[in-house]
Amino acid sequence: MKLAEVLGTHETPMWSWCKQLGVDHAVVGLPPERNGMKPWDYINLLHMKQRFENFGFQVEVIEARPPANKIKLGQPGRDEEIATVQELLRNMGKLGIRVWCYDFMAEFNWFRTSTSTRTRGGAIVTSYDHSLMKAAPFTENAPISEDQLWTNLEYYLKAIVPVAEEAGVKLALHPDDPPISPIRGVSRILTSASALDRAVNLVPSEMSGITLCQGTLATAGEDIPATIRHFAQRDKLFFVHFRDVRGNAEKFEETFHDDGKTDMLEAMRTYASVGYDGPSRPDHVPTLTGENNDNPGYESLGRLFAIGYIKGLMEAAYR
Ligand SMILES: [Mn+2]
Repeated sequence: MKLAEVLGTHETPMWSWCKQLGVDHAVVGLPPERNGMKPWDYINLLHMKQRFENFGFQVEVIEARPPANKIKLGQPGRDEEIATVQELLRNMGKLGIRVWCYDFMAEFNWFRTSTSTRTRGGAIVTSYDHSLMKAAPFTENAPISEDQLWTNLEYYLKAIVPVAEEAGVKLALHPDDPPISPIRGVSRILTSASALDRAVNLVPSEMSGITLCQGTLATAGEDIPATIRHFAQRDKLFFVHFRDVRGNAEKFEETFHDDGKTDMLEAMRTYASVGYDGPSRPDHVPTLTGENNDNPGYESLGRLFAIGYIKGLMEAAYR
């Protein structure tokens, strides 16, 4: 397993802290538009990759998506959005960035009903309570059915899988978070391991696989070691989000990595036993005292704890 961390596209203190903690692999976003160069432009991506390499990082994954809501909704303009994704994949291939983490959540991305839930020692985590969303107004384009989303996902994959094959870039589909449907009239389809199976088999390819977000799949009630084995045995495991939760899809909260419902050592032993050697990152972490929680799940101190904890598990499982 390659321990990686998600880092800003330009140098931040976290870049140094990761190198100091022995993290040499980076998961990155898309660079901002600059001098008329779009975020998916070859030169813009090249400059970003060079920034990381000159700092000592190997760029493993791009985990950011160009606009794709029309693709998800099947609206006019989706082919233009698809062309942008195709350009990104081609440029990633030319630059040797081999994994693209993408999602198929329409209208809004991961979602919580609270970003101020107290956990161990007063640290702050995000949480979700589906009962609080029953009265929430529909989004602009809702209602959106599950059938529509499956049809639109297939259309999308038919257009991008051949490009990913040509470019040599792995498509790592992230499950929907929370894994429950619908929210605000918007259906969610990727809410279980079997749904991810169905998705990667819509357009069968060596390049079509998943991001195994442990937190989301644990929320969905999946057995994590069994899920790791299932996707690894089919060569569909391209990227790991290593985190944990307490609760279920109706009501859950995030936790410190050592404080959730999953046996994390057993999970790590399973990655080792299936020979997983791809990238993994801590994913969401609690906000600790002294941090301002501007970026719930992605403040700094909790990440430093997570990295140390994960390194310990890796040493125990992989040695
Ligand atoms: Mn995740």
